[in-house]
Amino acid sequence: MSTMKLVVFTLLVGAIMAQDTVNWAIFEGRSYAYFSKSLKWTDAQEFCLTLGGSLASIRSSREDYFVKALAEGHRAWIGYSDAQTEGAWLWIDSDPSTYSLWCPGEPKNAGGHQNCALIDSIRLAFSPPIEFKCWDDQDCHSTYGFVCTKAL
Ligand SMILES: [Ca+2]
Repeated sequence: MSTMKLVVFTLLVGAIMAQDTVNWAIFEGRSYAYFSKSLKWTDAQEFCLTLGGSLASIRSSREDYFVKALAEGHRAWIGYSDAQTEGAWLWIDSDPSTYSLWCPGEPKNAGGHQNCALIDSIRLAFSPPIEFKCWDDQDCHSTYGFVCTKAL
């Protein structure tokens, strides 16, 4: 990271820290926090690292439900990416979990540049419609809120 980028990033982190007191929520031995500030995926990961954590890995349907509730239905980056090898999705914290809950038709790598995952929700066409919370791959340079996790 260049010095200028580092300065900008440090200011950005400072601004976020000033706005949001981090309220970590604890679930099954880890701490989690949702941040509504929109960042690119790599900047979100850098931010989580400054807090001693990482973008969240999600390893079970229980944890998935918990993280989605924490994000209050907002789209939010999680620590899942296939930027290194297309189609080989890996957790940024190296968690070996193979759990996933992609939205129907996802990940579809639209435009050839969707390498980062976020939690999302779609409306299933039932009567009445049902909101289905699932994952989507998006362009890593798009900006969204995000969920960090760290060890207790
Ligand atoms: Ca997608």
